[in-house]
Amino acid sequence: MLLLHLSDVDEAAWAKAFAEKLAPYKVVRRGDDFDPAEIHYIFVWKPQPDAFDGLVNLKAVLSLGAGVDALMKHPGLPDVPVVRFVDQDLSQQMSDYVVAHVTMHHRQFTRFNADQKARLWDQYYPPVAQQTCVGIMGMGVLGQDAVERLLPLGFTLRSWSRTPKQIEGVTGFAGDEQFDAFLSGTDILVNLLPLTPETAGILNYQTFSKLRRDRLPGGPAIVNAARGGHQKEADIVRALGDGTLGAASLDVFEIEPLPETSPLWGIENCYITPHIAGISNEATGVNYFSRILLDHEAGKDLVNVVDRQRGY
Ligand code: NDP
Ligand code: OXD
Repeated sequence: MLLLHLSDVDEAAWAKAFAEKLAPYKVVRRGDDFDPAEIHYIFVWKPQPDAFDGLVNLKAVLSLGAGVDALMKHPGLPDVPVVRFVDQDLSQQMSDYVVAHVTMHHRQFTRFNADQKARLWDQYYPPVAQQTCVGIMGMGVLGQDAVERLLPLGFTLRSWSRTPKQIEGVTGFAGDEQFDAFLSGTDILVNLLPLTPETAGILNYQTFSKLRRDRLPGGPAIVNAARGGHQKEADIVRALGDGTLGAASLDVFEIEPLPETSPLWGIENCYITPHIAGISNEATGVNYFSRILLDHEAGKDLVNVVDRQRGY
């Protein structure tokens, strides 16, 4: 039996789609009448504290999110494999966001927007894409998809990951020892890391001050599409104010929804979106997890299993 436990998304719609796809395999929701010992799979997003209570025969946890940081911190998470969402549609959405914000900062949107407001005709010509280096933190599913879409636009690309990567057209850096070298040649820093104890707070003032300063005239920019826990918002406010950063695009926040009192709302060179860079698609999600569940029931290995030790 598959149990759905989803918060902040349309659980009923997902349950209906799963029931249709998996029939005669049984699908239930929290309010339904069922024996918890009969649940073999649970499909979760933002689980409540009691989410896993009584699920003594669970075979796997299926995560609606690509990011599993919140799940990893759940005190009741059972010792069974956690399968995360990996999906072309989600990758495309995330890359759409990255490409939009990278190109916006490369073409000095902040400067021309300010000029427009001041009715100022100032013919500044931005450098061509080749002269602008986009540094991507995280070279997993999403980082590699972003590379595929940014390369044809002509940007110079570099990446930073935990283990070394060799990707055509991308200068790779890996590990803490190469972090500063990675930053020193980066004009637009894109964050696509998972949130783990090692990556928490990585977008801080010290990081910003190590970015390349002599290429983008407005100053280096950051784009955070991963998790709010990666950023120190007080440091972003300071860096945008004193010119250490020229601009910031933020889709995620330390506290979501971003409180009305946050100073970020009022900063002109800070571009805020409400965690909408990507959303798991119901149709592709149901296909993906149904295939995984049925294959597993047929004796095949699970795929895209989270490494509990690494936390992603
Ligand atoms: P992957 O697990 O496929 O890739 C993670 C990458 O980060 C890997 O390259 C990994 O290195 C690298 N990494 C992990 N830890 C470190 C570290 N300590 N130092 C350097 N590099 C590190 O994840 P995805 O690409 O699928 O997703 C990334 C994140 O994006 C998710 O965890 C989620 O939080 C976020 N996300 C946000 C969404 C939104 O709407 N805002 C939507 C979807 C995802 P290595 O390759 O060496 O293992
Ligand atoms: C995810 C998200 O992790 O939407 O998939 O944030």
